[in-house]
Amino acid sequence: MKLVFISKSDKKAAWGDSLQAQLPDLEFLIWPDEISDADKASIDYALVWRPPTGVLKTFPNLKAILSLGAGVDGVLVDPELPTHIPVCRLVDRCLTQGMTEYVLYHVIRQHRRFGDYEKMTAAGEWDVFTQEDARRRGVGILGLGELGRDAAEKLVALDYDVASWSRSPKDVAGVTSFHGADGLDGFLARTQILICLLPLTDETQGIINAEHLAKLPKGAYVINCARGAHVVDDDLLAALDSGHIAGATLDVFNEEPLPKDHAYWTHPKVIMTPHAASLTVPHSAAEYVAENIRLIEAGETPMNIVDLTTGY
Ligand code: NDP
Ligand code: OXD
Repeated sequence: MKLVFISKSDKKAAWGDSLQAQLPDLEFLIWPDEISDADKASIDYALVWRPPTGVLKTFPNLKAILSLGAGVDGVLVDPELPTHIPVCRLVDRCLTQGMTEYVLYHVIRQHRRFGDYEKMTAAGEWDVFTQEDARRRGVGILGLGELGRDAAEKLVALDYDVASWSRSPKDVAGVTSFHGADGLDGFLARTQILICLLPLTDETQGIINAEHLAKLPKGAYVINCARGAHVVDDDLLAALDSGHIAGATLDVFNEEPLPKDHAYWTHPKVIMTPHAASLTVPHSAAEYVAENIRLIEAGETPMNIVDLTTGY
């Protein structure tokens, strides 16, 4: 059984070792260096992160395309993507844990004004802010899938007033569910800290725009840890500059790495991380990838097949 690894990741060796520990019969080949044209027909699986356009179709006998990420926008963007085989996205304990840590850190940082305390300390000032009640802090999560749900449950455990917005209605203890286009305005109106954990699709692109930012209460805070293209940058910058939006934590950007001259770099109300909200950890994610390969080899349906019509 042969797998081709197509990614610029610097963790290639760790992936090879971790997968072969799970599947000793697996031949792990790195594209392009370890693949000749003659090899291509013998490859069974492609494990990929943002594969270059047209590369996947050159492997004629793939059984599945396995994503190294939870988000598959970088795979589905290929106009020549083979569509007769499953594309499976990544769902992984460490990926979920990392995202929940990121969300909790930034929600608490904003709720307790720790960023303002940092600025005060740097300015040599001493002052104490009012401590707000978490039960009165409306936290809203766009997208209540694998990642959004875990973050929501842990925010509920910390007593925040949590709501979610998804395509279909949800029933998660302590989380007020809004769904569909008709549910968005109500969700935004009660959200003081907005977290985006949506997949990037035609429907969700640009969802954090002037119209929707204006529907958040004045002083709301935005956390985008999904994809840069969920945000219309000029609209967010305008809302920050007008004071309607108090600040933003951004992990993902329309262009990555973020161009050096982008306004976000120096904006006093923006804090950033370099698409590092949660990273794929080979030792745990390999268990999931291996399990999906075992399922396919056994003739069963793999986990988390992407619906190519909805894009996630
Ligand atoms: P899931 O597919 O599990 O969940 C997606 C959620 O979004 C679902 O609740 C879905 O609703 C909802 N949704 C999708 N489209 C719409 C729509 N048009 N209207 C309303 N709701 C919608 O994804 P994950 O939770 O696993 O991952 C979410 C995203 O996080 C990834 O796609 C990726 O872009 C990003 N990510 C970012 C990382 C980082 O480091 N910055 C790391 C990992 C992921 P429903 O349940 O009703 O279908
Ligand atoms: C992902 C990511 O989608 O890391 O998994 O962005």
